[in-house]
Amino acid sequence: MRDAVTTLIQSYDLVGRYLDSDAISRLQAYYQSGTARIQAAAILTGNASDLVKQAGSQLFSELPELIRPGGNAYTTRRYAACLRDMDYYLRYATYALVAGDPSVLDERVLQGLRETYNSLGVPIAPTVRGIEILKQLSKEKVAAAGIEDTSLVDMPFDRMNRELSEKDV
Ligand SMILES: CCC1=C(C)/C(=C/C2=NC(=C\c3[nH]c(/C=C4\NC(=O)[C@H](C)[C@H]4CC)c(C)c3CCC(=O)O)/C(CCC(=O)O)=C2C)NC1=O
Repeated sequence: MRDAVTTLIQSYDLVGRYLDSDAISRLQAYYQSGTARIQAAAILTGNASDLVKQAGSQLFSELPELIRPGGNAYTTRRYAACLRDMDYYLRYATYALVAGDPSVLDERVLQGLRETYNSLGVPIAPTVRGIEILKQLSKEKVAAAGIEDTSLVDMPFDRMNRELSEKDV
């Protein structure tokens, strides 16, 4: 698990080079966005249970077949597992936001997830849609709290969705 600074240093150390102007501007961007990223993470943390609940109801109203007999989120146990997964996605998104780096997602969330989902019949496309809804609701919350540039919230959700959607290699 790394943050933006350790990732950068690691990649320069690997080739034995001093930090160049590109590295310096990436470092500056990381520190300049720091306050906003931490604020955003705090807002999402403070609203986590509402965000997960809302994202779940929106997902199930868009795709009601998920919670009908035969759907993967049918039965209270699986319904709860689905919302718990959404909560995992949101919690790890807050970690990645603070770190300014997606490696925590790769290591703790995404590794082996597609295989687990495939073996349990958890459908990927609706999961990706759920994460997208979670992202939109998160951005709205962050905007409502007065953070102007909500694009910084995108990174973790986009990362998870890109990795989940990837075709088998
Ligand atoms: C922190 C990292 C982490 C992740 C991400 C994680 C996911 C995860 N989700 C699971 C199950 C599940 N995940 C879902 C999720 C859904 N079904 C749907 O139809 C929806 C599209 C979707 C919700 C958006 C469901 C329903 C199950 C239970 C499947 C079953 O047991 O049949 C399982 C199987 C074991 C279990 O039930 O706990 C894992 C490991 N576990 C972890 O430790």
